[in-house]
Amino acid sequence: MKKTRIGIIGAGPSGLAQLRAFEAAKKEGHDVPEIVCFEKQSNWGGMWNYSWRTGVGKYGEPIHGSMYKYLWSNGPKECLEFSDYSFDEHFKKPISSYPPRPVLFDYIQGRIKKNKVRDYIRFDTTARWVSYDEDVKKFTVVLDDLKIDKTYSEEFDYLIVASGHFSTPNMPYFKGIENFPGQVMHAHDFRGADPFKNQNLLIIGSSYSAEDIGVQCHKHGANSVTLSYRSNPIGVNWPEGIKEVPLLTHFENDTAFFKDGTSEKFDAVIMCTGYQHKFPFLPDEMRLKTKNNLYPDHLYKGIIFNKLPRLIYLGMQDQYYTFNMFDTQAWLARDYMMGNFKLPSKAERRLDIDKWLEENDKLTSSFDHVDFQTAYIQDLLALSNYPDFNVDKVAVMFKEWLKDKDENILTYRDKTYQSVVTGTMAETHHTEWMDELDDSKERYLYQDESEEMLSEKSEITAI
Ligand code: FAD
Ligand code: NA7
Repeated sequence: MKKTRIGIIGAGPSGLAQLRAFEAAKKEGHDVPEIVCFEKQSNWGGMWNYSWRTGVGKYGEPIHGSMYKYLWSNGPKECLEFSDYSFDEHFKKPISSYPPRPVLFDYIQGRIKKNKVRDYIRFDTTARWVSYDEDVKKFTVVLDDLKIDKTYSEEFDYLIVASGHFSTPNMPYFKGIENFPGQVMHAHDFRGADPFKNQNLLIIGSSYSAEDIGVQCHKHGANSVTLSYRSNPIGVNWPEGIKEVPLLTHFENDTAFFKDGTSEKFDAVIMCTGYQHKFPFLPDEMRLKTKNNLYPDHLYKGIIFNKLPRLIYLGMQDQYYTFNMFDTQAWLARDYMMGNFKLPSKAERRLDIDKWLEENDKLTSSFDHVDFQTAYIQDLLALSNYPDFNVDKVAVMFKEWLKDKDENILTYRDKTYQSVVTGTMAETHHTEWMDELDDSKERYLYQDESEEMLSEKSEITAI
């Protein structure tokens, strides 16, 4: 009998979770389907695979990455830890709760390197178009091999869309912005605070990107940072040099005018106005159409496209939980595709989705959001054999984290948390976050060793 073929679009944390889930089943002795993962970048890791490029890449494809230099985890690492691959197992020593991007990238890679999943991935390959034939129940995926500039197609029984949703900017228009003399960019193209040293910076938006880019620019020497909110201010205790104002109404040259009647001159504008769920490779009837929220409609268990259940989406939710959520999704998706999780009828699935949507509508506070996503993870954990972890304790950590940020947005990354996977208490980082301007893995992990090496080096030079 011909093996079931599964196509995965994207080798970011979600796509890699799917590959890892199948590897785990293989290790348990199961005969797993044939899997091919397509990744348009030259390496895995999705967002965590930092690119200095903006605009288009070397093959003319839109740059996927939105991460930047000096990016440190924006939540405690204990809230995202893989329950089948701990931080202790990877780093062999306790590390702090808020590692910089290269350290988390290293961690993600550790698990998959151990599992030899690279062979399943075709890099530099973009999924260009997808169609589905109901008669034979197969997807045809049209692909571009970017390296050799060749288009070809392949057929699959199931298709997994793990292409992320923080890549295509939502870029609103404000009257007069076309005459603003300084730089205007979206957070997607932000690659670090260096260009904004000594500048007066206007940031539009009041969510994660606005907060993190604003604080980074303050830390790295911006003269002032003004955050302009549409619905609600972030509302933490801002230090001198950062403030929040209501929404911008318009620009007159370099002057921005705000809803409260105030105005101010700026050197640069960064739109931290979020991203669009964008699937240019999917036809209308297969496209997930949603805003960034905790329970996108039409996805049973948050992953299975209800109108066409052989189509699966991973990681499409707004995210408190990240890597561990992608895992719980991927494990369930795997069991479903291998026939070990039976779907109820379409109508029953619809009722289940509606139940979650109704709950989602009732949420008012950030704590409610945390509880909601926690309940979602618990729902998924009960349906697969992904190693259980203490989700309730993770929820408590998320709430502590929210309080830490409220208390002091500049020092919350100096706090430490305890792993629910190993019980290990995080180390305090060797340097306070506000004083730490180097985000390299070498300095983060081996500061003591490198200082020793440096002093040895200077002794040799002195001789
Ligand atoms: P992505 O990481 O976006 O990966 C999707 C992959 O699909 C990419 O490799 C892309 O190249 C590929 N792809 C897309 N289209 C195609 C196509 N047509 N053909 C082939 N391949 C394609 N999370 C945290 O846990 N902690 C943080 O501190 C944190 N900080 C963040 C900061 C920023 C600025 C952003 C944008 C996100 C941050 N996140 C953070 C969330 C982050 O998105 C997730 O951690 C994670 O990367 C999502 O994984 P994913 O695989 O779903 O998507
Ligand atoms: P989010 O979390 O989706 O937030 C988008 C923000 O942009 C939010 O504050 C919106 O305000 C604001 N927004 C959207 N459109 C507008 C317009 N037209 N005018 C003003 N403000 C607007 O995106 P982020 O980039 O912050 O975070 C995404 C991920 O990146 C996240 O997971 C992090 O880990 C990093 P609203 O509240 O809707 O009025």
